[in-house]
Amino acid sequence: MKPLNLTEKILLDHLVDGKELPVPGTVIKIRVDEAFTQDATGTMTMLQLEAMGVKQVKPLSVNFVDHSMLQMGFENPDDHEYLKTVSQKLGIVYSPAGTGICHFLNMENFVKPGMTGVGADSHTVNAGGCGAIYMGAGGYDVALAMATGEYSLPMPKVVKVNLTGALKPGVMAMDVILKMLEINGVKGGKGVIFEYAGPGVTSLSLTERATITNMGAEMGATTSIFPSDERTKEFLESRGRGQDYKSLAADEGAAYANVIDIDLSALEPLIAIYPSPGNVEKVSARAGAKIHQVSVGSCTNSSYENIASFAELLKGKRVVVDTLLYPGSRAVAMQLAEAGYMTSLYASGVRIQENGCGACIGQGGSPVSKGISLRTFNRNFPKRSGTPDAEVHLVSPLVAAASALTGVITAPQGDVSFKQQPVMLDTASFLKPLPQAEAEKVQVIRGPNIMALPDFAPLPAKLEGEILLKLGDNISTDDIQPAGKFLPLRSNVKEYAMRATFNQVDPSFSKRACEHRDADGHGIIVGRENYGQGSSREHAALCPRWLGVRAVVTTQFARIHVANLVNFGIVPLTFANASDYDKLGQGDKVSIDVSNLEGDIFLEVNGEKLPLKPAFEPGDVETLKGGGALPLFKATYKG
Ligand code: MIC
Ligand code: SF4
Repeated sequence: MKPLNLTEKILLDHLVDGKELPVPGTVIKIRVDEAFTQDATGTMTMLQLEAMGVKQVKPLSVNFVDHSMLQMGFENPDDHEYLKTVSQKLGIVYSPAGTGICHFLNMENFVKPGMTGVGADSHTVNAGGCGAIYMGAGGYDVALAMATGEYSLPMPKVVKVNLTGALKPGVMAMDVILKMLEINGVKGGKGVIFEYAGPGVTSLSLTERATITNMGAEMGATTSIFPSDERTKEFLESRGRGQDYKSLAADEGAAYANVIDIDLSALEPLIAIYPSPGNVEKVSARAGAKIHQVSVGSCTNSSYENIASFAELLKGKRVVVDTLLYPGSRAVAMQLAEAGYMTSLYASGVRIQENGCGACIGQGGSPVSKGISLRTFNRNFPKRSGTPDAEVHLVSPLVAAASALTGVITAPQGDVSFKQQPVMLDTASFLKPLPQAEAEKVQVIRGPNIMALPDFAPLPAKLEGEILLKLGDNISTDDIQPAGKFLPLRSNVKEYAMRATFNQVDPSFSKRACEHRDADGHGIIVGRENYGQGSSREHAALCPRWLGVRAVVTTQFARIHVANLVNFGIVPLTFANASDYDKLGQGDKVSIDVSNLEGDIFLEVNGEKLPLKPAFEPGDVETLKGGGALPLFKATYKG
């Protein structure tokens, strides 16, 4: 038999139809062993699951609460109450606020080597550190996975990352993934699964591996995966889950589309400079630059190892800038307390925050105006921190610690060893699914901010309207539909659209789009490379759709966003000739004949016909014609 790489093994094991994997780019359907959401994407996912008429979910399903936790009014607690009760009704595990960050908790408690999963969050790929294939997706696709136990994706290319050597003192897993970003850029992972292998793998612990797979999202990768070995076993045993271990690796001589070599011992501390995780430089090149804040945590760097290393460097000293810390989970916080690190962190002046996303998604912890914040997070997109003119650079926890002590960007010196991780479990925090008879009696509680899903009309034969916005490269979903202070509006599409859609790019957008829509215009957005990079939030499609956007034309889309556009009936198209982008201007009156989405499509402007290509799959045509995925599902679902 032909030797297989690890990705092929797991995908073949989960294929719904057939026994062979097709060429990259062809859509495959796989069985998923787990589907999950977090609160910011979860309410919309649950509303869709309810609208589908589903009574009980099929695979292991979890709703985590970790993003929108500041209870500054009724909206967030009401969302949590809805998620709790709907979870109980539909057979979903519920993880309440304070338990920790979804991806971290997922690794600690649910992921097993060889599993497949899909989560309504782009960093779902974190689970690849445990030898599993997990992907981020929009809420509708996660609802569908919960309903059917299946998920469709274009077959990715598999690229091997051959690791040799071991990290030097002062260099961390964060520097490995920053190196990958330096090599591949923010769109170099599109359509790719990065499979880590080689003799350097065993030198990395499971949480170090997860730091690396987590930020594969920043390269636009479908996902990333490590083999499952003794280090995996060590981690699962430390979580009381030794029985979940199985050894998994690629076969000798397995084929890959490409190989990237990284010598871990040659790496230095790196930094991703504002405003993109792809602007990677050596920390030494920026040493001495003043900073105003340090923030440690996020799903990328909030393990015991990360925070204990940070705490060791600070021990007996005081931070000189505002320094915030978000443990990845309650279990991690308990481990830090048990090992004595909580006391030393407080004594060093660190502000210890709740276990959750926090400052990473602009829920508190905003830096001072014009401030420079060093963060161990994965994204530094403009305005995401909540302070419009602040700049965020991304670094490892050790660089964060060394810099918090000096107030300037500082490379860590010397070796750091930390106390062994105490065994601390927190499984009691989860609310387990009820037996079906009891589940049926649960009353789902909906607060006044939880609005019904909007209905959308089918696609007309011709789109006629205005280019409402013309944008450049790398427009992120944070640009399209900001989170931060707007998170409490995630269950209220109208308010979220009116107050937030593109407001950081053009504050007049929502009003203009509404007027255009109400005058029967079809809104068109024009962008360039890597449009929709970043998060999985389907609101970045849903809210523009509510505002009357019917097509987005770019030179290239990010993977998850394009699926979300289709799900909400917005036609994603690319220019056949990239230079045609220059022929279009904001405010231009245009038309696109979409009566035959399988045929030639042209955009007509000023008497000229510009050829376009579909960015959707052939299988998406019916969904687009019907005005979105939900109406089609309701018409065909048999239960
Ligand atoms: C993010 O890091 O941008 C988020 C917030 O976790 C998003 C999900 C969301 O917008 O709710 C993601 O990464 O998908
Ligand atoms: Fe939460 Fe930040 Fe991770 Fe998104 S990237 S899941 S906001 S910690």
